[in-house]
Amino acid sequence: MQSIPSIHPNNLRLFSLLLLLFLVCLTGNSQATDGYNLWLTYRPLQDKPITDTYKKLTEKICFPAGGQTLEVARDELDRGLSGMLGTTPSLQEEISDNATLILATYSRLPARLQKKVGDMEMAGEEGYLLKVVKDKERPVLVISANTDTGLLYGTFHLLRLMQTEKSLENMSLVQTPKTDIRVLNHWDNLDRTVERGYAGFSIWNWHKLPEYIDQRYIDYARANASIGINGTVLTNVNANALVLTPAYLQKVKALADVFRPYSIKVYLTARFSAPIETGGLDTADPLNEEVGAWWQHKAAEIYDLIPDFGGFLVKANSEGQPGPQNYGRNHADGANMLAKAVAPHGGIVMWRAFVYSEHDVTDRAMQAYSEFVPYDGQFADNVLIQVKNGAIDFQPREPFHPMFGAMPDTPLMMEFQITQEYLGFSTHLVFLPKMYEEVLDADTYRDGKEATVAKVIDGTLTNKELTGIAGVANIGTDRNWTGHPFGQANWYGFGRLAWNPYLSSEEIAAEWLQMTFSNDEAFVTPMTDMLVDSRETVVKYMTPLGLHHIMDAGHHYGPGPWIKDMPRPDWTSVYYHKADSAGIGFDRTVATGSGATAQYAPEVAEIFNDAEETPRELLLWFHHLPWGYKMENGRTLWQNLGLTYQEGVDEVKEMEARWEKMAPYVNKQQHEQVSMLLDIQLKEAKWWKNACMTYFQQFSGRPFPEGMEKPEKPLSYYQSLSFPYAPGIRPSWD
Ligand code: GCW
Repeated sequence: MQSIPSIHPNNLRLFSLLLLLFLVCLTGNSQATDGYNLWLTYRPLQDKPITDTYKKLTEKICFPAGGQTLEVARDELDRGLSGMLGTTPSLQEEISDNATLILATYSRLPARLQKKVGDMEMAGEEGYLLKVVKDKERPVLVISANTDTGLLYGTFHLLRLMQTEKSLENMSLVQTPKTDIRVLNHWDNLDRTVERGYAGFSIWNWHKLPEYIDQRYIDYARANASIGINGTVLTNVNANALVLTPAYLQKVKALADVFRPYSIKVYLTARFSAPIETGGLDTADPLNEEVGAWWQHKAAEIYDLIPDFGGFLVKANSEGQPGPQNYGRNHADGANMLAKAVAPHGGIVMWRAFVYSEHDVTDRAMQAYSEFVPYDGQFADNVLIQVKNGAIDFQPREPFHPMFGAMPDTPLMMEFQITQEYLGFSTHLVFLPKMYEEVLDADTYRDGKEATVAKVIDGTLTNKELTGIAGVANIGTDRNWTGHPFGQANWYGFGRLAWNPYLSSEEIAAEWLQMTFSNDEAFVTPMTDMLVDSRETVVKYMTPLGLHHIMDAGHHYGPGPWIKDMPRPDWTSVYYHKADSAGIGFDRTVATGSGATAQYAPEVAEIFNDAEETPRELLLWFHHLPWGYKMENGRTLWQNLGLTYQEGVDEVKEMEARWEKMAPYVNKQQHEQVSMLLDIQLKEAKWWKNACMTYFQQFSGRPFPEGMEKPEKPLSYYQSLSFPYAPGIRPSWD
């Protein structure tokens, strides 16, 4: 029998590599399909003409190296082009005459190209330019910037254009970020639990740091740099002073060293009582000299280890956290003392305005404004006041926080929540950029003129240098980082809006869908609509018509409109809906209610004071109205409440049906994940409708409206449900 010719091991290896490559191309997706690669999937491009154009464009790439940031930018370009084009690009150092693509800071461009590129002033410190110019009679795409950081962002922008198969024909754009400080707030504890986190544990493995650098840290930095996020607050605002001690600062340094090439600064939360807890002092009074000196020494210690440390984020005198008021001092005293400590090192203080006091019986929605507005203009230049989008607490919908229209002499930065504490955890598909857009576009009428919230936070309205926007992260150790595959879209969208608060949520949705799943129009168009509609859907089945804060207590999982016995009234639900036999809603008008509307500019207050003028979706935020109140569609308030809940449920059914049709465009594993999550979302949407309408029916005494599916269970069933281990909160907090 003829012996089988033996194959030389090298040929065997080559053969198996070719076979693997063939199989990969067959599946069309060599990437992990578990979501780990986020939106940086760099899938092989499908559109032939576009692919050919890109191949031509990348025939001769000139990308001078030098420094860590250009190194990671070159690596990313290499990774992206290899994945999308299947070519291993050669990135040559010198800029030659036959270049097709040039990536270089302005100072490294030859004079002839500097002239063609034009003035880079507009790009500033972090911006960049993408421009096709004619050089030696040939088109050359030039990506340039004033700094390596700008070039890094320009590289990611090119890759995004390619991933979304955009034409680069006659490309000419200059991009600069609209805000300076673009950070993620991680409510991560040192024991690796994440407060209000629903994607596993904290990705910071404090136990193994500083020596062990998890690949996740690098991929985290890449993902953030790709959307222009330039800062990360590693620790929870319910702060632990331990993170400021030497052993932990070494760990923090290790993370800062990983993030630095990606132009991401590290910040820490500063527990106001740290001088007592770790410094041996007997006070943390900000006007006490010893305390001020302690913080200056601490800042110097940190900056010795981390020269580009961003600064501190502080939650003070809020929900039991220590602060200046413990010593009869005010927020400006506290913030300015910390600001003085970091100022010599170029650091900043982000001081949160999320305050409400158990001693203050006024409407909780009014308390932050009352506490901070009197100090307008009294904060140091390196202090930013970090204000939640609404005056209560990251609800599915809130009117914009009145502070945004009331502190012209203080830099206010936005705090959005990306983690879905009140929006279905990592189980419900809710595209949050739609909500962020609604808030940013709201007109505060500050100084009586068109003054959107976006203009307040990006500095357009004030001569204030410092501007910022923060998002409470939804990131954890789950393989896909955010628990729900679509949670990634909220991280992505937050970053894109932080860079440019004027972007549309539709544009962001389409971009993310194309980068993550498919460029096929048959997928992108219907899924963009689904994402953009998903936020209104969750409002409809959780808190329709302006209802708010009616979730279950503690973990905030599921409905709890009956919650009434809590350590303080404004931690209950009845405090907010005020349902009684007469009607429902929180009267915040000046004439008959709490007067919270007076904290808005007159042009805004006039609308909110009038039930007829108030937008339907905020009706019960500002008014207590009779169950039989006739609304513009001819139905009563009670009928509209029930039918809006039903609409929300029906819209989730539609989401499920639409998602089923998307199977051809999404890998099997993630398609199944989202299908299962949508099943839960539908179940929970029904739960919200049934529990809330059954509870409210006790007061309205009216039959459920025609068209609303009747609840299957009695109220007692919904009230009996208990979830002691719902994620995101330690049982001890209950
Ligand atoms: O929404 C509430 C959360 C708390 C959080 C607090 C805050 C970090 O329930 O878990 O604490 O807001 O924003 O400080």
